[in-house]
Amino acid sequence: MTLSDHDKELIVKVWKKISPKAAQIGGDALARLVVVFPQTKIYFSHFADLSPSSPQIKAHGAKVLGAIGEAVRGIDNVSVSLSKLSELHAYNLRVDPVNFKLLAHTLLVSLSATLGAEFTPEIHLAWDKFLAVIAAVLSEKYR
Ligand code: HEG
Repeated sequence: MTLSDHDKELIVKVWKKISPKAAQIGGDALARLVVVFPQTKIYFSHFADLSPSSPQIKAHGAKVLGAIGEAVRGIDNVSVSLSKLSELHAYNLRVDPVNFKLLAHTLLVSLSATLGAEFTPEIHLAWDKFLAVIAAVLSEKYR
């Protein structure tokens, strides 16, 4: 998956717009993940509460968006930007890579809910590609 210069421009532009709300968007995406795809709850079974209002879910979603911000800042080499996180997910957390697609889906829904009509098909495409790049990077050390 290769991001065009135009994709990168759209990703950076949207990130600038949403970054003040990043924690909230991440919390929403993670809440949706565990509700819509309950099989993902297994990774967060050490959280006391997995409901959409759970402080742990919100805090974890905020962390995920923090990492996405890192990826935006290092958009020309996402593999380097997320290298440590890739090791963590592969060697320590061992998250089945199918789950990255599920989270990408809920993140797109949360972005859409935040941006409304500004979430154009073109921006949707750029972010879908970007999240696929992030998923590939986070899974690249599995085997
Ligand atoms: Mg992962 C920890 C980012 C997908 C399950 N994830 C983390 C952390 C970050 C992060 C920044 C904290 C790392 C640290 O504490 O040093 N995660 C991240 C991104 C994405 C992703 C950017 C994909 C876009 N994670 C993901 C998915 C699952 C998952 C799909 C499982 C369904 N992550 C997971 C778990 C932890 C992290 C279980 C540890 C949580 C904890 O114990 O606090």
